[in-house]
Amino acid sequence: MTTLKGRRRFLKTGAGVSLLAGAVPVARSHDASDPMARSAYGARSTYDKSERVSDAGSNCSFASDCNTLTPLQDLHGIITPPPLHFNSAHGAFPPDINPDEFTLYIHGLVNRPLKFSLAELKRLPFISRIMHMECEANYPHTHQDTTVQHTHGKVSCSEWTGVPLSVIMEECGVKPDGKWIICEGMDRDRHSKSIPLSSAMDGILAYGQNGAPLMPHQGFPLRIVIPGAGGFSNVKWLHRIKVTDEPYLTPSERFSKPFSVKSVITFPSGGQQLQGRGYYTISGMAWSGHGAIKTVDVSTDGGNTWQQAKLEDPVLSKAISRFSLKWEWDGSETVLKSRALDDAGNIQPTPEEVAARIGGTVDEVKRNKVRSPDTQWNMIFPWRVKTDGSVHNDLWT
Ligand SMILES: Nc1nc2c(c(=O)[nH]1)N[C@H]1C(S)=C(S)[C@@H](COP(=O)(O)O)O[C@H]1N2
Ligand SMILES: [Mo]
Repeated sequence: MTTLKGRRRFLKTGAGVSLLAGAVPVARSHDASDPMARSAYGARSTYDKSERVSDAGSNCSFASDCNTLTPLQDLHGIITPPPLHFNSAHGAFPPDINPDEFTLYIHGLVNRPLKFSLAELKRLPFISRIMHMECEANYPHTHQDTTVQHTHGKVSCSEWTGVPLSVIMEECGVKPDGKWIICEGMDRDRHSKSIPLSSAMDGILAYGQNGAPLMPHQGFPLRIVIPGAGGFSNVKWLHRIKVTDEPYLTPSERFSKPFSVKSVITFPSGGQQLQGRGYYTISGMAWSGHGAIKTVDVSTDGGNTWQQAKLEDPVLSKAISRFSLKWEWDGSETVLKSRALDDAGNIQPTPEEVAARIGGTVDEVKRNKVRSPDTQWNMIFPWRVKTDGSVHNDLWT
């Protein structure tokens, strides 16, 4: 037990003194004219500057409605904060939908065509599932793709909450020849996607995103989310599901290839600056459209040797998993790479392996000019650390 004398002595030195020596200023005043003080909805620290940027491929500013990218370099854990969720809307602004006037229609090859208001949907059984979503165009496009936000920022991971599609399909009674669903959004181009019913059955008609209503850019008030499916299938502002016997060739239709296993190191990553040699914890994300991540190997010497990274809980099927590896940087120039394996046995290939398998030059496969017919771009990705501690996209060097 500390004596009073002992405590006095402690207070005179070290941490005790600074605790007594006046309070740290509060983040903001309680002045009612201060927007943060009045905000009933939380605001972030003024020092937190993380934001989406427009994708290099789309020639527009964020003010007009272009595709935007998630700042993966700023994220912790596996969940994407809704305001930082990448978005893809093919040039259209989110429609302004009043949830009280919203109706979802289910029709086509069903015994009972149905319609639901949002309030009616919320009376039905619901599930929540943490899953990743990845755009088919999530790969580095040019040399200007310097950061991990540019090279891999069309992926996210959220807890989506809503009604299982299977509940709705059971409710309407699918006829024996009903094999596909056509999902249609309320945006300018009526984005539509044909999805085989068999692969849509673990889909969710989601109204919740990480505990809150969907963000307008993510499809408020309703979208379909299908675990492991290509981003294109997750139709936003969903207002119509038609059950059919075959797919429709709508103007926006695109048939996508299965998503394979993928990973990327987010720290250290392009554009970041290491503060000299010494200890660092390498951190990154891995995900697969086919199942759960089994292992991630990391190389700190350009791929000559590999070490197994630590997978942080939770490791979920068809969701982002976080990995880490302890690293002592000796200050010399090197290249960092990660290579993920999923529980279906898929492993990330090198560009050389892809070129050997599908043809084309190594440069053409890196640029996705020659594409794999059976998977998405998912190659092992390199970051070069220079002696000054700067980090660079090393795909094309
Ligand atoms: N209605 C509608 N849904 C859509 C799209 C769209 O343009 N309109 N884009 C699709 C594509 S290509 C992707 S990658 C995902 C992206 O979802 P997000 O914008 O919430 O990130 O939504 C899909 N759903
Ligand atoms: Mo996309």
